[in-house]
Amino acid sequence: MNKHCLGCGVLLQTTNEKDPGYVKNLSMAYCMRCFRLKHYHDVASFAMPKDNEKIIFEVNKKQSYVFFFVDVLHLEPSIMKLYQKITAPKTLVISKVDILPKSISLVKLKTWLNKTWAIKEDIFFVKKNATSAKKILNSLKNISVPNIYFLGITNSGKSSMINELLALENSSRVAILESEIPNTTQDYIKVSLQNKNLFDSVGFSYPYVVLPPSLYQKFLVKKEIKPKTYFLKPESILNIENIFFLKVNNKTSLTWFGSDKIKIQKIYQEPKTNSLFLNVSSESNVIIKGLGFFYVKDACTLTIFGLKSENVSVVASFLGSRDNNE
Ligand SMILES: Nc1nc2c(ncn2[C@@H]2O[C@H](COP(=O)(O)OP(=O)(O)OP(=O)(O)O)[C@@H](O)[C@H]2O)c(=O)[nH]1
Ligand SMILES: [Mg+2]
Repeated sequence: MNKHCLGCGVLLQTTNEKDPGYVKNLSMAYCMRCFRLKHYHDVASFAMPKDNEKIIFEVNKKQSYVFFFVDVLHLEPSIMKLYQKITAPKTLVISKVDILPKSISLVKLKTWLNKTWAIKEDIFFVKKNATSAKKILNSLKNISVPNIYFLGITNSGKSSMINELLALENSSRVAILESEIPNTTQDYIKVSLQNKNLFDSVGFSYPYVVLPPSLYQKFLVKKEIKPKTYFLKPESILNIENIFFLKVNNKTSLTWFGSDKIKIQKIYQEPKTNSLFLNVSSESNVIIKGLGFFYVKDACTLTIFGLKSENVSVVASFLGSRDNNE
């Protein structure tokens, strides 16, 4: 019988140590990669992402319900387009709300979501805890279809939430692997809960900024963000850990919503690297995928050095008053 890794869902095999799913013997619960990730925090083996469209196609053709996870730092067009492609009944789950500064109103965020992305379905704001899990558990009672998929952007906390649900129900199942590296979950993982089949899934891939391993931990956001504002004169440049650089053409302020462990410095000489130009309206979020976002106060032309255009998205901010006529 085919056996799958309880940590990431991949098919287990004993023949090739270098291939996914390798175990010394098939009685093991976790594949070698999950074992090393869990016990030695070995993040060397970043797994390959899967095809987003294929996942959506598979789920749409089944009788299913979808909880679609997006973390608060990635509310941007390419992810929301994936959400819109899901034709199955669904709930939008905005995860990791614990990292948002407490001063940000979730009511305002919800109004912004409804308006910006025309969301008609329920929106849940969650964090990895029992209270959020209870909210999802309660909503399961009103779902009549048997198959419930946890889909969404990679690293958004899908597996963590299923583990919380299992804990609520005192399940004896081995925990699904959670980790800060992208694409931890490698295949569907079926879990039975309240007479329903819950499926953890491969996270949707997106063009996040690939960091050198030495900086990966530094950019991780694990607790409430302390926004940091930089007041800039025309032609000022911000250097973000020598990974990317932002230059503005007129006076404005940029506020960083992301890790507070990183070094952001003003510099005066343009870096000699690729650049892209963005015309940014006042009160926008410039999302640096995988890392965080800058809130831009006044309209400006932003030159970004060191990133590809696919790494960056600009949206009207949920922090400002623009488009938020509450
Ligand atoms: N701050 C915060 N971190 C969270 C929360 N939920 C999950 N995490 C962390 O986010 C990382 C990713 O969590 P996972 O549950 O593995 O995410 P996933 O969506 O299953 O990711 P993939 O399987 O890679 O698609 C882990 O380091 C978790 O500990 C949350 O509510 N708040
Ligand atoms: Mg997962």
